[in-house]
Amino acid sequence: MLFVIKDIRTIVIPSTELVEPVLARNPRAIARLITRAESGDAECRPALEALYAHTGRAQVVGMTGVAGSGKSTLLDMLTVAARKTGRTVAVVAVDPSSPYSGGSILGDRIRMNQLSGDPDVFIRSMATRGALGGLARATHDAVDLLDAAGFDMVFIETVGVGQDEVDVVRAAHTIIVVSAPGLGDDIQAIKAGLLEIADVHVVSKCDRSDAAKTIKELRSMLTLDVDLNRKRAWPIPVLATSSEEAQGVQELLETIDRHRESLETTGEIVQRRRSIAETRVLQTAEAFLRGEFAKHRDGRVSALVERVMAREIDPHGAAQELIAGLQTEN
Ligand SMILES: Nc1nc2c(ncn2[C@@H]2O[C@H](COP(=O)(O)OP(=O)(O)OP(=O)(O)O)[C@@H](O)[C@H]2O)c(=O)[nH]1
Ligand SMILES: [Mg+2]
Repeated sequence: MLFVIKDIRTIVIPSTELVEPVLARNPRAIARLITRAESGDAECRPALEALYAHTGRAQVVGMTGVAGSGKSTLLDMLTVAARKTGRTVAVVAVDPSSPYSGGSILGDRIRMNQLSGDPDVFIRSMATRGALGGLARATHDAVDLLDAAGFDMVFIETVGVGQDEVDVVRAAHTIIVVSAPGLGDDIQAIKAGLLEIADVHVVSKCDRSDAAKTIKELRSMLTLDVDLNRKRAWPIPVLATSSEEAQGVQELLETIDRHRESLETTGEIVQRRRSIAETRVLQTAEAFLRGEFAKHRDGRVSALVERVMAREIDPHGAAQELIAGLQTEN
């Protein structure tokens, strides 16, 4: 009987009632609302809307790089370093290789180190299943929520494999691209289109003897890229880190902070915030439209298709009619 009551309560708490506890940084409320946002449940939209008004304070840092480059290990150490400065830290890990969700893998790992039990650290892994464009939206929602909850720093970890992943990390104020020696192809970051998006390059695992080669190659690529050098007031650094004795981690944290300061002093932060907002509006609108088209595929869309086939209307006119129909409906 008790179970039933508990279950019902779990289901019926409206998302809007989670807003206050989220603002008070209640981890259970945060986890619950992220799960709802992740599933794309429309019921949580008013809650997310209310929380959005409280965002804009967190320092959002994206970390990307090829699989196995040492991102998670580095983020753990970076989190420890940031905690030592008194800051609260949240980590959102987008883990496409993981069949789990809800942070079980990370949760297990994190329990083994000094972050365990720290109420000022929140770690969450996002499932990558779901609709196209959904991953970026869900991750951005999670970042907003953690920002509203008052975490000083929010890290996003993502494997740089596709456009979706790049979109995710582009919502950060500072983007770190991690490369590692010994992964077969040292210029993988460049191939994956990650060279251009980095504010800071990190070569991890520099305890390995082949790390110097990776660092050298990366540095020469950056020097050669004239566009990249001309474009930025911020000279893109290449840092070396190692999980052995947390080498380079303090320097990385300081570099992240210096980058943030540089954005503030040059005023580029405003531009960045604007481009983040723009990308999110357009991405959300696109995802919404795609969802609507799928919803009406058998009805309205197929009726229009028949009319196009019969030459009663051209495809352009049909598309406009379809969109106009959605506008009157919403
Ligand atoms: N030698 C050495 N190995 C490291 C270092 N950092 C991480 N590793 C190892 O590299 C492997 C991958 O580390 P992760 O931190 O899980 O890498 P990741 O980039 O988060 O991996 P994915 O999330 O799967 O893309 C693990 O076996 C780590 O133990 C380092 O500084 N030196
Ligand atoms: Mg990882």
